[in-house]
Amino acid sequence: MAILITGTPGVGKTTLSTLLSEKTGRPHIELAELVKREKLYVGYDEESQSYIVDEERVKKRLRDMLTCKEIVDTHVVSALPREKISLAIVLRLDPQVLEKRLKQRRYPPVKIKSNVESEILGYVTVDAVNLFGEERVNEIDVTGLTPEETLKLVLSIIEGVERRRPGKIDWLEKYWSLLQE
Ligand code: DAT
Repeated sequence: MAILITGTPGVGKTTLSTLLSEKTGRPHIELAELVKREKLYVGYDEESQSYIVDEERVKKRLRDMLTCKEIVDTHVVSALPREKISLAIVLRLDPQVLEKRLKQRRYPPVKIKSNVESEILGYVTVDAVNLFGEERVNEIDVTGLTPEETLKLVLSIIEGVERRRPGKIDWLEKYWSLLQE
């Protein structure tokens, strides 16, 4: 079954998934690209400058498309068919590091704010655990890791050598004040 690499936009999903695909030969599906290419959206939100994903159509498309060992790379967990994913790995990144990266990407301020808040509160982890259940989800803090170091850790999780239970990474105490700005 497929593996999900997820996390807030900017945490390093696509960088990792590309390396993981090269290393393992598993096909890499960058969901945002598929959505754009096949117009699997219901509209475009000008304020956040992003497509609004048509979750039902994406789910259907992935049901047909995922046949074996793909790596699915997305933060839109709710658009995934749960029965096709055997393992989900959530990448977490220090919210201040994330904010810098999103500024470098020239994301609109409103999008930076909502993504930083989402990372502080761990929304993607909650979504993943709700959809797949705790046993299928691993969560890792990639702050300060190089892409190669992250790859090594992820490979050991896939091989079953490492297990990183979700729910242990908490940015809230340190960054509570950022939510109040
Ligand atoms: P995502 O797919 O989660 O949106 P990305 O892979 O596109 O993230 O990476 C976002 C930016 O961060 C991009 O400029 C590359 C950089 N990056 C990715 N992994 C990194 C790492 N381990 N260390 C430093 N920078 C990293």
